[in-house]
Amino acid sequence: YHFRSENTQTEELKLSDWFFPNAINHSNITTTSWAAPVVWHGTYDEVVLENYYANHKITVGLTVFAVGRYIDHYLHTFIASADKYFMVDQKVIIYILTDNFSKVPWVQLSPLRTLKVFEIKQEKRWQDISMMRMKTIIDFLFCMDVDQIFVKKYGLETLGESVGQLHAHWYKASLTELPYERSQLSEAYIPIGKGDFYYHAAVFGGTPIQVLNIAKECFRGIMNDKKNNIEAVWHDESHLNKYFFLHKPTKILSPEYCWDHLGPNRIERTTFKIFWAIKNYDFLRQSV
Ligand code: 2GW
Ligand code: MN
Repeated sequence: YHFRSENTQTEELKLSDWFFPNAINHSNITTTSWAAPVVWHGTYDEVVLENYYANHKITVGLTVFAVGRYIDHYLHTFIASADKYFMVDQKVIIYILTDNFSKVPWVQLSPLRTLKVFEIKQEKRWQDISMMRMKTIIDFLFCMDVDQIFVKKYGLETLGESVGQLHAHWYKASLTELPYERSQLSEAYIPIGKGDFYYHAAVFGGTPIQVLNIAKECFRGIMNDKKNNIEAVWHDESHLNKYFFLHKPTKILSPEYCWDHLGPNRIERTTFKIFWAIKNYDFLRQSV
């Protein structure tokens, strides 16, 4: 009984099966110097990906923090828009990490979607615990800011071992201009002229083991800086940039995957998948 012979499906999905770096005609980078794809709208074949994953079932996790005023302000829209556009037709578990369980809104979710709420008190400990938990049930995991809104399919083309997000303000800037941490005293230090891209901490992801390593290493750097009374210029984002400088991401998402339509750059309205929600800094950040 050779059941195996019935399975003519290719076991591995090759990059060249779904990714077409030359499919778009503008000058933006589509492949890094270490041969990782930079995924832009128009470079991927959605049908090939969906067919492949129809035979290779996965579960994708999405973690998001909603603490204090951010709960009322952003959480409902974030969940409702993710329900509609994030990993359509795939199994998704959304992990809400919040300091106020009772304020988390009720959102009617589509089939295949589960929501888990974790109340956070002693940050350090449960972060580790919940991350380890995810490892056993999740194939891919994303960590996102809550102050953003999904407006288009955010699909299988985004999955990878470790995934970095190009920052919408900095993807056109030259290396020396990037706002990396420049103090040698900080763990996040990147020398002038070094680096690859400026990554946005509002979205990062990968396999749970990779995400755990990212979180652990960034946390180690942050705590070490704290011990020395240093805070990197862009906080956790500076540490994430240092991490991805030392450990190159295997996939990079174009700024369409985290777009600021009020920002300095312009792209086709039809291509972006997420945009930044409007923020009233004075109101949201008072008395935190
Ligand atoms: C409150 C005061 C100051 C900063 C953040 C907060 C706050 C953040 C809060 O009261 N409640 C809360 O749930 N958060 C969570 O942290 C929430 O998920 C939010 O999206 C995330 C990051 O804070 P946010 O969105 O205000 O920061 P941004 O949009 O300026 O983000 C970039 O820089 C940050 C570091 O300064 C992070 O690296 C972030 O990932 C980046 O996108
Ligand atoms: Mn944000």
